[in-house]
Amino acid sequence: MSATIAVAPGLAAAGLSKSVPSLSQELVGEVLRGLTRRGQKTLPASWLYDAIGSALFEVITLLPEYGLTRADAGLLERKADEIVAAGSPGAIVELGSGSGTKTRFLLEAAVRQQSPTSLGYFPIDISSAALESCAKVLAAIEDVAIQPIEASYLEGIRAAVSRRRGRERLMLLFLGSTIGNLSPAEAAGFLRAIRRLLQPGDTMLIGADLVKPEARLLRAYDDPTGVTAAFNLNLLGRINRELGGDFCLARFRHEASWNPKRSRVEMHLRSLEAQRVRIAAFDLEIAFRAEETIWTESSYKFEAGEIPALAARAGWHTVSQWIDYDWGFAETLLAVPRIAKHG
Ligand code: AVJ
Repeated sequence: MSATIAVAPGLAAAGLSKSVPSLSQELVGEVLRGLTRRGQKTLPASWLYDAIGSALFEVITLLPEYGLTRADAGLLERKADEIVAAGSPGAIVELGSGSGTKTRFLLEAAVRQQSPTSLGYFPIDISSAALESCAKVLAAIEDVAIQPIEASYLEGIRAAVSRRRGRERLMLLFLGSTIGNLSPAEAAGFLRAIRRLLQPGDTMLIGADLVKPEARLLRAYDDPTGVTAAFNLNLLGRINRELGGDFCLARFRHEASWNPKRSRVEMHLRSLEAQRVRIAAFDLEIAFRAEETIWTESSYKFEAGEIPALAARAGWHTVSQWIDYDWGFAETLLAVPRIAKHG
């Protein structure tokens, strides 16, 4: 997420360096490296979110089997006043602009509690389409100055920090259990890097999906309607569309499994037969064995106490936590302490 990835060799030759903006060039480099790896093939989870994938994800959030987004939104709706009072932000910075539904509860609470000055809202996303739709949805809220930032998360936070007015506090939002896409080590590194960009008193609200019975998790990630399967298979469709691939989607099957040792749901695409796939942009043919998988996403699930523990390792102090026990979801409010104990 924060690491700079070298642009894959061969991309310039394929003419992609001109047509693809630099951030997605990083992503394209990850696609190439993931598919040509010896051993387990991978695709980056962030490749899931093109226009089709983002629309499919919105449908996933409506599925009865996928309670995550409803639990997150419900908690924010019920606790917005308490959360905002605990952080007293002058501006709100959101990592991943989302659909705006959840953010609205917090922005409205912040406006209610705000002194005469208007509230700043900085949604950060690498997708300009996502930023536009989020701005459109939230534009109706009065007294909020929306300033979209098209950038990676860390770059975006840096930009938001540079626009801080006086000594106002920032509240960062990292909702929807997006933190679950990172390994615990990556998450700790990410939280530490963020903390270093901020000032004492700044806060960060993290939404995290909690461990729940395996059957419930598997239904959430392999729903009977097949939306998650389509969401996963679209990774291959996107390679076909954007990189000149010739994947036959019917020759792959969506799979979700629970890895109890690592406490994560894993999504894979399993090759149903031995096959070779050409990707024109890479001038490359990729061989799949029958039953071989591409690992496409990890979705870590947490015990409620793990978020404060992870945050503490990254030098954050935990202010408060709000939990939905019906689905199993936690909102944790962190603050940058006056003196950080860990570098
Ligand atoms: C948006 C990363 C939180 O991991 O639950 C939904 C994405 N993947 N169904 C998640 C997702 C499969 C989602 N996050």
